[in-house]
Formats: sequence, structure tokens, C-alpha cells
Amino acid sequence: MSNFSVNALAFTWFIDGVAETDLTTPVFTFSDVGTYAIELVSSNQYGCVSSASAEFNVYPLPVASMAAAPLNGCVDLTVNFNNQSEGAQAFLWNFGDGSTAQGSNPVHVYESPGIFDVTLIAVTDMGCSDTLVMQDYVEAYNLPIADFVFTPQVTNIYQPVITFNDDSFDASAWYWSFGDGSDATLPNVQHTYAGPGNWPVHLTVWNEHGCADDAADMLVINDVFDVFVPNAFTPDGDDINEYFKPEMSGTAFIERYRFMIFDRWGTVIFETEDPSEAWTGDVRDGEYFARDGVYNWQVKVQLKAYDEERLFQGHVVLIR
Ligand SMILES: [Ca+2]
Repeated sequence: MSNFSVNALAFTWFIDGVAETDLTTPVFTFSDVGTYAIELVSSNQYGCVSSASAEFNVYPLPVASMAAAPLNGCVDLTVNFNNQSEGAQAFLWNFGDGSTAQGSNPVHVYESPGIFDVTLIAVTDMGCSDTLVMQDYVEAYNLPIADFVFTPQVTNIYQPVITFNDDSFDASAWYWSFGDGSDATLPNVQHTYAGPGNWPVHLTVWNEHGCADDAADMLVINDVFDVFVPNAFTPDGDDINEYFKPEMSGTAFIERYRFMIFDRWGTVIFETEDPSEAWTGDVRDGEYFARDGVYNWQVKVQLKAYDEERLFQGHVVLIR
């Protein structure tokens, strides 16, 4: 307390009418909230008395309190904070990762893994504050890193067994999707493909906290067989373009082969099971020459590693 009395020798301080001390400049501690009437009675050497009074307010302290959810999870971890303080009007948050916020219910995203202390300072309109530190309150888990390799890198259907090896970091569970409807849950697996194609392989891994990462790659299984067929030929004896025959890649993989020519009524006028044999434009093994015109052709192939028969068809123009 400050004492501005003049020409006074003795003092008595009253709080709410109760004499508390004779000290000139006492120090009072108020432990209860409220408004206090403070009176100072001063007297001089002649016994003359004078008094002064003032009101003194003791404001309440707030009580800082918080809740948050979720308290742990994978990065980026979004946490909803909820102020539950009593008697405060302003709220200052420190999320422990270098970020701060104001307000009653902030949302914070933890982008880096770690264990974080969260601090809430609750402040009243009168400037009274309470600070709450929640130690190790939020834990953000790191993600695993998904990666894989497979061999052979590029293959064909005669080498359809592919070995997949996990090359992930911090993985404890695996899910493979091989792109053909098959899957597996082992870290290292072999898978056999049924046919050629570009197969999108996908690996998802999880770490011990259930945090996930994905990796993808394209597995190419080449077809071994293709057919190229001309659309015209001229069997006129000039040694130029005399034959009609499908040109094929992968003839070594052929199990069964049938090449047929039809006339306009759908009658077979030439057929062979020899992939090297060509149509020379005759009918029924040279019985007579076919006329100029358009002829339908058909190639049926059964390949050694395939279940299904392949059918190719089109038409060719014969010109003499
Ligand atoms: Ca010719």
C-alpha cells in the first residue's frame, strides 16, 4: 500500500472496517476474490485524526483447461483443439511444433512426426491468466515409404512368373495388387500372369502405427505373336507380288495354325496348316485360277502358352 499522508506520525489500516496493521506502508495479500474497502487513519502528535479510504478489487484467476482429438495419428495429422477453460475470455495456444494460434477451438495440422507439448494460456478481460502445459500431448507418426522391384523387368508370356521384392522403408504389412485381379499380402511374392499386357502393379504398405504409403509400377508382358497381312496381290506370272500369305512374328510359338481363303459364297477355296505356305491364286490345288476379285481370308492360331485360339480375318484383292 502507498501512504501519501503528511504531518502524520501514526497510522492504522483498516480492511472492511477491521484494523489490520499499524505499519506505515504495509503489504496486504488478498487470497479471495472481491471488493475490499481500505481505510487509512492517520494521526499527528496532537491526536488529530484524518482518514482516507479507497476500494480495492481482487479479480478472479481463470482456470486453463483443454481437450483435443485425435491425440495421435499419421502425418499430416489434423487435431481439433477444444478450450475448456473457466473464467477466461482470450486463449493463446502453442502447439509445440513452432505453431501458435488464438481462439477457443483452433484446428492444427501436424505436418512433421514427433511428440508435442501443447500449451494453453487462458486470459481474462482484466489480464489475469492461467497457463496449462500438457506434456507429450500429441503424437504424430511418420509414414512408411513404399517401394518395390520386380524381375524380369520386361518379359513375354513364355516367362510369365514374376518375382516381386519389397523395397519399402518402415513397413510391417503389405498388400500387393498385380493388376490382373490377383493380390497378395507377403513382402516378397511370386506371381504368374496368364497373358500378355501392361499390368499396373500396386503396393500398399503400413507401418506399426497403421500409417500407409503406396507405390505403383507397370509390368510389361509382351505378346510373342503378331500377324501382318497384305490387302492385294497380283498372281500374273511377272514374279512381282505373286503370293498371298500372312507375315507373322513368333512363328516358333505356334502350336496349331490354319490359313483359309473363301470365295464370295463362303466356300473354302484354299487352306493350309503350314505357316510357310502361301496362296498362289488358284482354287483347290491348281484345279483352276481364281478370278479377279475380293476374297475373304481367315487365320486361326493356337499358341503354345495360351489357352484361347486367336482369330484374324480380313479380305484381299486379287488382280491379274
Ligand atoms: Ca504379279
